Amino acid sequence: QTIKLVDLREAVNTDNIVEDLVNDLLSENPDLTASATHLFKGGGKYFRPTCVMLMGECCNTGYPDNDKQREIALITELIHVASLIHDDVLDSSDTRRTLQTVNSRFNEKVAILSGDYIIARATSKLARLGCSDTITILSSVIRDLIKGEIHQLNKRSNNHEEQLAMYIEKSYLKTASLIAHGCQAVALNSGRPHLQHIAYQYGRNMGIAFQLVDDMLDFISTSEAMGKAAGSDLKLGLATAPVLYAAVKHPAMNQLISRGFNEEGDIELALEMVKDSNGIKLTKALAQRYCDKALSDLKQLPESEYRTGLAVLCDLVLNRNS
Ligand code: 2DE
Ligand code: MG
Ligand code: MG
Ligand code: MG
Ligand code: MG
Repeated sequence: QTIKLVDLREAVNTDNIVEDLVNDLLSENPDLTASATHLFKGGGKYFRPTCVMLMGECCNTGYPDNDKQREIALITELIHVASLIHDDVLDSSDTRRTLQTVNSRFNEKVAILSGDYIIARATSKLARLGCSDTITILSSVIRDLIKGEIHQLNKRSNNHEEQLAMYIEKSYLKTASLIAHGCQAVALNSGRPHLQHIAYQYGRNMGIAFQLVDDMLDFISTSEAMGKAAGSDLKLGLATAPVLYAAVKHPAMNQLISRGFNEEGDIELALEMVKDSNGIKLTKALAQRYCDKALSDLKQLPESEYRTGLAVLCDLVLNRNS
């Protein structure tokens, strides 16, 4: 019998997580409440809080339960949702979690302010934990998210190894940092705080795999399955792993990358080159290698059903279609 993400969510009791998150975002201003809670009405996977809770329970095996871990999982999801709302403004996206994006359902100004508001709520929740190391760890994530987006606006290279290294660094900043630091923070707040560095490594490796698969799905999955637009990265001028690998077989790809696929026919040409290469296969193989690293990190954590759950999570990340 195959384990699904919903089974893992159940194991760490995050079933009422949406209710808790919405409660954290209620405002005396009904318009602000409506826009800030909008994305929680859609079909989110809640992959991040599930991962963070599993890590917390795993490191806490044999110690009494503690409430801080659940708070950290909630903060992680709040930071994530704020970044999605802002990301959809930057990317001019219309669909998210099977719903209209906040910028599309309301407008861009409301979306920017709603993202800011969610970050403010996450910040006060973080302060209430009363642990300055935890505050330092989780606030570094917000800086990384911004660095990742700025990085994506600028950096270009023509050397394959350099391109790939820059792409992995960007993926760390925009995706893995949140998962890694969320894992680190719950480990720090467990009965075994010395496990925080291993917890961080697991989150980093799994998070990079997660983004590699996200970028692969942008080429091979459908908007219906993902609840957000497929085929959007080339339109945004982004050269993700499948494109970088395709450029090894088709050096002409490098010209398209440099001009951000912005000339007539560039996108169709790039899609052909990706198809006529091992771009997708090599991207999945790289994601597999990061998952393997994450699995070997787990060997240093206490054996428990939660550790098994963290291993299953690697498999779910790799073999998802949405
Ligand atoms: C997802 O990338 C975006 C991640 C980071 C966004 C960070 C921003 C800085 P994608 P999809 C906007 C501001 C941060 C705050 C407010 C905390 O690849 O495919 O565009 O899901 O994701 O659209
Ligand atoms: Mg986007
Ligand atoms: Mg984006
Ligand atoms: Mg994504
Ligand atoms: Mg994407």
